[in-house]
Amino acid sequence: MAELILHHYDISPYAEKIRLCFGLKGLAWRSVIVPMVLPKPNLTPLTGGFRRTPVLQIGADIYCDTLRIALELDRRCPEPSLLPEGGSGFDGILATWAERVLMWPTARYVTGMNRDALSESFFRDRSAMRGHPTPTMEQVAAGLPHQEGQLHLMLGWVEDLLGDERLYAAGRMPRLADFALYQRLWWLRALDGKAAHSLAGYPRIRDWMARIAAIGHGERSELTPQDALRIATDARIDAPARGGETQRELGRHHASRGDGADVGARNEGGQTPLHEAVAPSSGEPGVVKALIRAGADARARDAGEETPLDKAKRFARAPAILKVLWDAMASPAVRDKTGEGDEQ
Ligand SMILES: N[C@@H](CCC(=O)N[C@@H](CS)C(=O)NCC(=O)O)C(=O)O
Repeated sequence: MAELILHHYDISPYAEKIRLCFGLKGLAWRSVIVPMVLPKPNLTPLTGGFRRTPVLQIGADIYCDTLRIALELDRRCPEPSLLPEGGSGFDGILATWAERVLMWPTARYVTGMNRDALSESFFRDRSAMRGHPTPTMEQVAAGLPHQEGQLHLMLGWVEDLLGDERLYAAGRMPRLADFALYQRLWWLRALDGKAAHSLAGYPRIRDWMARIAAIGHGERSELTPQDALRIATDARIDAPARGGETQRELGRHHASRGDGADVGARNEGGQTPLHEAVAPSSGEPGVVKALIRAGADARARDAGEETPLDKAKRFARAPAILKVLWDAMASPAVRDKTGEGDEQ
């Protein structure tokens, strides 16, 4: 197998989830450091505009989204499994809660408490990525008591979950669900450590986090972004794995350079690469066009019933992107999810 190359940065919590997957499997991997904010000139040529962290590269195959990356690691290196002891339901449910609910108080509390350690360009970048106005530092500080309250409510639930003899989230073996949950709590200690005190008073969480940290990161060695690009250019493109029970259960998200990308893949929110491509974090009309040419379904609805067109409109994306989507819907009066006609 070609080398495993992780495009990441050290304080990325989602990258920590994947570094732990390497650790559990005892894998050697190459580390390419990417910037925390746009532009990412050495990464986006590989991903077709996807800017999130981390991204896994294996030769010329590029895997976006940690769920998709974890499933690919399990497929290529099955032992020990990230989904041991029967199925993936628990992992799907816990990861979705950790990364879509617990995500917000942890993200906002840590960045708010450590705002002096982060540049203004960080807040500007993340707000633009989500299509929000950039908050002032006063607004960030004013939100902290609310975030802290939410955080402790949720930390109490996690402490309860670990309340019996179990060593890990679902029993005696570490698994993907542990890493998804851990990455959010690991983040509480990040930056200047000004949010780390929030973990005090949760002894089971503390012991469980120590067990997870002891898994380690496998064998890491550094690689330059230029070398990673050269590896992709020189490599043959493998056909992506399709189907498979686990992948269907958990959803899939795959992008790869050129032919073979799985344009029908879904992440845990039911979003396809086309939903990603119209988000403020990406937003290249050329990429939207290429996905549609490759067969991406412009009518696909995510878990919130939103089509890529709904999403593009919500974020007031560039007219060029809206036009590509409208053309793809191939109907003079396109119905969006509210049932209104969109006359072109
Ligand atoms: N659903 C994605 C989320 C990844 C994510 O949001 N990562 C953060 C960093 S930890 C990010 O991309 N931030 C913006 C960036 O790095 O450009 C996944 O599971 O990979």
